[in-house]
Amino acid sequence: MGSEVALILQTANFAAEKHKSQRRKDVEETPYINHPIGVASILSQEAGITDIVVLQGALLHDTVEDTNTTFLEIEEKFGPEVRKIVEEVTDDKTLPKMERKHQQIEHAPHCSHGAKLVKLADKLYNLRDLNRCTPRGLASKENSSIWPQSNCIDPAILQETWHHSIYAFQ
Ligand SMILES: [Mn+2]
Repeated sequence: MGSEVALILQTANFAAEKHKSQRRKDVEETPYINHPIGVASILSQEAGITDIVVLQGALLHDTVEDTNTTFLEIEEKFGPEVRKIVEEVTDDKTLPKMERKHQQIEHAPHCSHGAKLVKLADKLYNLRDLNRCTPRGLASKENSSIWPQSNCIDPAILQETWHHSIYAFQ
């Protein structure tokens, strides 16, 4: 077995252990780990990314933001390049949500190529998820004006936007 395969498995296992008690916000309460694996899979299968550091970054992209993982831990286990990508895609959770979103937009153009790829696949995964099912807490009547229906984004437009974006980044 190639050492890269072993490294990917080690990384996926690390992420699975870290996210083990978390669920996605959908009504089915999908295990959280489905998300980082899905993001890495989008990059590998749909964008043809073979750079192992980027794929590891995708698998680990939410570990620091959403679990007790530290950047130092990522660096010690997977090296400084993987740490850098995770650092670039991690929001400062001490800031209010709107401020965090604003910072994401401000920082995006200055991110490394690998971090941009992870961010893009992350957003695509979340948009597809929103199409698949409405998140818990958004299904109530008062929220129906914000999300009139769960499948409000045309999958064809989503796919086209993805292709344009990934083409622009490569
Ligand atoms: Mn994510």
